[in-house]
Amino acid sequence: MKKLLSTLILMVLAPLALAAPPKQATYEVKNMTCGTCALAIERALKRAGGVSKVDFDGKAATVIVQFDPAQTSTASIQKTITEAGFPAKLRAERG
Ligand SMILES: [Cu+2]
Repeated sequence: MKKLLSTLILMVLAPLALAAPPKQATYEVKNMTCGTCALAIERALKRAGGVSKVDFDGKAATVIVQFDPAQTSTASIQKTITEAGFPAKLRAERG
């Protein structure tokens, strides 16, 4: 009974321990000309998964992506943005 209880506790706590803190990556993105472009990028990233937040800086032509490193990677995010029609280059990584 005691063993069962500790197993249950482990089952509940393990995913919490595995969830890595979010990381942030900034990409230089080409072809981003209007709000619809930003929306297309955001949609593509959310569909690909592992991305919690997407911010845009139209002036600097950058996209700032917050993601779970356990679910996706900077390379994978770069590929998703590029394949959505906006060639992306990783500029900075944090977290
Ligand atoms: Cu556009």
